Amino acid sequence: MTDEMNDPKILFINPCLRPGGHTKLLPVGLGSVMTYFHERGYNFTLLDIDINEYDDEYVENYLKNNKFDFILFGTLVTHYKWIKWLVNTAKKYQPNSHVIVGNSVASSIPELFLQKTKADVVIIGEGEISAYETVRAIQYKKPLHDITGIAFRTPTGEIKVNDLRKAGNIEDFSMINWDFFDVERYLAKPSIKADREKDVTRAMPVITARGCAFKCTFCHYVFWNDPYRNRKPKSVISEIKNLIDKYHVTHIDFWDDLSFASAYQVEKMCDEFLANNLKFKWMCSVRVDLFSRANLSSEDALRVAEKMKKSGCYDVGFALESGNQEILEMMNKKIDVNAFIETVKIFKQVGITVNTSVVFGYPTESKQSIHETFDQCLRAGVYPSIGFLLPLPSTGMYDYAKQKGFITDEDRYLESITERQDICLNMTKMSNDEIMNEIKTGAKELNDMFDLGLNENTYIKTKGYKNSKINEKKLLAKTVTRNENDVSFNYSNQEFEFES
Ligand code: B12
Ligand code: SF4
Repeated sequence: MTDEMNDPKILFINPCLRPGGHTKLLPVGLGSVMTYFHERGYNFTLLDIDINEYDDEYVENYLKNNKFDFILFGTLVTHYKWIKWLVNTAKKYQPNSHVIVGNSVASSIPELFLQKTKADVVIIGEGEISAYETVRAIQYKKPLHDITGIAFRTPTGEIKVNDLRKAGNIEDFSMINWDFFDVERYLAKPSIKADREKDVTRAMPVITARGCAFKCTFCHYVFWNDPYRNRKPKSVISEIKNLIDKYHVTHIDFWDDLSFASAYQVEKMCDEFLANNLKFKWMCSVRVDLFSRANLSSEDALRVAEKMKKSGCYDVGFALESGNQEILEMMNKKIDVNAFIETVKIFKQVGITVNTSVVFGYPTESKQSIHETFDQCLRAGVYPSIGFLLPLPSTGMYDYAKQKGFITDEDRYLESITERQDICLNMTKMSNDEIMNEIKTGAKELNDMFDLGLNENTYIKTKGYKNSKINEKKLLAKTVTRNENDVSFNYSNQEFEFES
């Protein structure tokens, strides 16, 4: 620690999940944590690897040449391997710095993460208050034992996992101050969806809710242990107004796990959007049972959907996941296939695009169940985003994979995972080829029926993401083995030197 106890040197790092990606998305979680620190008087530096596409050599030199008291970062657990490298590189050049890691890469595996890296503290769950209290405690040489929502290494090397932190009041977190980021460069690389064009779309994210009211067995988000919380329409609107005034945004992405749990909630929000006469387009995540859970008649459901359309909604994401009832039950998805068909129909009627995903590869998956899933997509008239079960820590399917002996070495498994577009772990009775062939048959049928112009290489897509750096030396792309349907890249096949 430097002598200036009142003004410690703090570095925040924004990692890059998809090197070479066409799309760049502002990091909401990191932005929120930085805003929290800023409002409490802390100065800091941001190393934005994502937008700058810094390579590992640059990052290593940066950590060698710039000294900090605190280094904080977080990302998704699929980036585990690279984050291990980052922690150990930071510690190699700055052994006295305090490395604090949040988001699911550490939060969903706190003990393993501290065992396998030299990180000092893991922030579990909601990050703002826990990270702030941790920095304050270390800065003023106070013990960490009383800080909820963290795991840490004691001076004697023991790993301690404290009690979970009670979820904060969602309205108490300020709207994100994006001034720390090079917003214009992010705006220039939006994800392209229906109703968006690269040159005219200025899209920014807004969070309307934290967590989800459900617990599917393939899913884990950092607010898993917290209740589902949603913001009041007024505060969402004031954030959107600010983004329109300051950044001239045209589109808002509600990047929630579950933006609206019920038709009432969405209607209230739409009423406020319309009353405020704000001009912007928006997309959100709901569930298949948005209308049926509220027991709305078809007419009322249509009325709500029309209001959504009128207030700017152009795209809604909700997932069928499987057309097979047994698999849906193992997923704990709690949805009805008929409700899916009905919801698609209603949104289509009002001209809102429907985005849906399916997950293949639950243990009982068979040719028959794959057909059933494609049949439902055909009935609904939607081409889904196709993915495979990717057991992630702190999910029911991860525990299943461990229990059944599919995952024996968690560290090695986590170093090997890529994305749901790849078969990372096959727990079915079919071979990878059999699964792929069945999927290609089903996808081809949908493609032909809907006349989409897809081909074998594009049936399974990582949306809008192509690795433009695929031949660059630093990424060692030649060593990457991926299924033929995916051109995506992450660091799982990259060789890093880990210090023991
Ligand atoms: C945007 C997004 C992405 C973006 C990420 C862009 C970006 N720059 O952040 C993209 C499109 C790249 C992406 C990809 C994937 N995603 Co995604 N994504 C999201 C989404 C919709 C929003 C994230 C967000 O803004 N959350 C809101 C903020 C407030 O929450 P948060 O990020 O968790 O942040 C809090 C804490 O984690 C913590 N925290 C976060 N960062 C930091 C940093 C520090 C220093 C500290 C101390 C704390 C901290 O504090 C924050 C505030 O409390 C979430 C759903 C969701 N609502 O979370 C899914 C979600 C995060 N994604 C998920 C998944 C599964 C994926 C994929 C694996 C899917 C796939 N294709 O296989 C890929 C991974 C790609 C890869 N190469 O590895 C899962 C999480 C999986 C997991 N357990 O890690 C989620 C939760 C969706 C879900 N319910 O399944 N995703
Ligand atoms: S998959 Fe969707 S509905 Fe299921 S727990 Fe995750 S966010 Fe909630």
